Parts: sequence; structure tokens; C-alpha cells
Amino acid sequence: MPSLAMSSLQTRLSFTAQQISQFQAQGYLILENLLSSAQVERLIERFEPLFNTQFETGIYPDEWYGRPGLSEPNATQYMAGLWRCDRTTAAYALSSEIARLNATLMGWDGGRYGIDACWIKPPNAPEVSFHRNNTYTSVLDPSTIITCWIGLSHVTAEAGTLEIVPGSHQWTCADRVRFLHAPKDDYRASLWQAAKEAGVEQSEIVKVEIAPGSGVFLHGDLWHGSARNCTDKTRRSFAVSTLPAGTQFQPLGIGTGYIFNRYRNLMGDNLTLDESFYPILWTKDGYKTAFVDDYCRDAMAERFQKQIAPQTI
Ligand SMILES: O=C(O)CCC(=O)C(=O)O
Repeated sequence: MPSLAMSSLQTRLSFTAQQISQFQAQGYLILENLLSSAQVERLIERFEPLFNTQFETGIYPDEWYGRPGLSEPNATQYMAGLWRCDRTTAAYALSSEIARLNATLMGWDGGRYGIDACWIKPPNAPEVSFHRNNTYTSVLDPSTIITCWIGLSHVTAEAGTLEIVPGSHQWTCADRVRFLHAPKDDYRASLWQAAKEAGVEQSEIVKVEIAPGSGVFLHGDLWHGSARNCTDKTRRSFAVSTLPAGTQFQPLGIGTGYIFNRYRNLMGDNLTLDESFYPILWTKDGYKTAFVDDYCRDAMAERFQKQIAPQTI
């Protein structure tokens, strides 16, 4: 399993050529120790107030399932767009470093915020249907996204960890927007259909087992989902997705996707993504949307400083 290429002299993480080619060929890449255990704890601590409607900024999230006292006790707690509610989570969701890592793997010159989401699966939480994340970006041009999925607990096969199909980002097949949580049918049914369409006889399903704080980068066309949590412990993850910096909207009426379209500017023929909702986080030229540094710190920059000179912090 490749680990972080980081030494006491490096100020930033970098991928080796081998890691980049593995991502290109397989559609995923695992990086260990992306977050420290203190950072994992700090993120987890924020989830409880958020799911209890205590939003630091007073802003509600974009999407929210699994409410204490209202939903089934085993329902997956899912929330998207946490960065606008809470500045601790924003330090990860708007991290220039995560955006740079995501964009670099995709070969993009820059990256902007796409979506951030937590997936909290209590004991016996149900499955998540197999899907491709690019399916949910069809109102965007280009219609592509990359996700850095970070384990915040011991994400094991029994606990319903992320399941991925290596190489499936290259399949020629269709997908459609569907509700992903607690499917009534086989959660892999969409995968079997896609494999059939792509002429793949046997799909290899990899259950990503990583320690808390480690991450897996997912190409937007990679098929993935997750199984029921069959343990007595809660399984948690946080996903940070990045769009190419120059992403625009498709003309109105093209594509489907309820979250991105909500932030469309309806004045004139304006197809640009508003930087106050979709800040640019990293470009090769050094551009970054101005408000981000005032709004939150970059949790990853903080982590690297600690790696570089712990005695000076
Ligand atoms: O964490 C999970 O169970 C599913 C995550 C997922 O589908 C995603 O981040 O796109």
C-alpha cells in the first residue's frame, strides 16, 4: 500500500510517478496518514452538534439525512455542504492541499470546491448503492469530479467500508442519478448492470480497509458503494470533492443534479460558478478565492507545519 511521500524537509505532499500511474490505471489511490489522530477526533467532535441542528455559522447544510430522534436509529447520518455551517469542517473541505492533491491526480491546472460530505454508519446501518460520482455532475461543464474519501474510524469490511471496482472508471456504460441510501434491492445491482453493458464478465470488488486518518482518492467515473455495517461500532468517513478550477454550468436544462443547480446564477447567460459557493482553492498560478483564508484555516497546511518543525509550534 503506498504511503505518503513526506519527509521532515518537505513542505507539501507529493505523489510519485508510480502513484499517479496507479491512479490513472485503477481509478483510485490509497494514501495513509493523511490526517493525524487529533484531526480525526476534532472532525468527529463537530458531527454531533451539526446533526443536532447547531450550526456555528447559522447556515444549514445542502443535504442532511439521519436525524437523532426522528430517523431510524440505524439510519446512515449523511450531511453534505458542511463547510458553510461549520468552520472546523471547512478547514478540511476548503483545504488547498487536498484540492491540489485531487487536481494533481486528475492532471488539472487548478481545483475548486465541489462538495464535502460525512457518512456516519451506526451499527446495522444499511448499504449505499453503487454509483459513479460524475453522474451527479451532469449540470456542469466539464462534468467531472474527484473525491478524497477519508476514513475517520477503522473502516473494515464488516463495518461496511467503501467498496470500489478497480479500473471501472474506464468502462463504457451508463449510470443515472438515484437515491443512494438504504436501497430496497441489491445495492450492487447498478454495478452488475454497468458491468454487463461494459462487457465485463467478472468485476473485482475491493473493500477499502484503512486506518482512521488515511484516505482514498476516487476518480469520478469509478464505481463504488458500501455494504451494511455488521459490527457494533459506528463507521465514519468524510469526503472532500474537487472540480476543475475552470468548471462552468451547462446551459439551463442540460443535465440533472439538485445541489449544483441550486447555486446557478439565473441572470443573463451567466454560466460561471460563483466563487462564494464554489471557491477556487488551488491553481498552478497561485490563485485562490480571497475569502477562504479569512473564513477558515487550512487543516492540511497545519499538519505539514507540525511535520516540518514540531519544536517551533
Ligand atoms: O462512505 C460511504 O459509504 C459511501 C461514500 C460515497 O459513496 C462517496 O463518497 O461518494
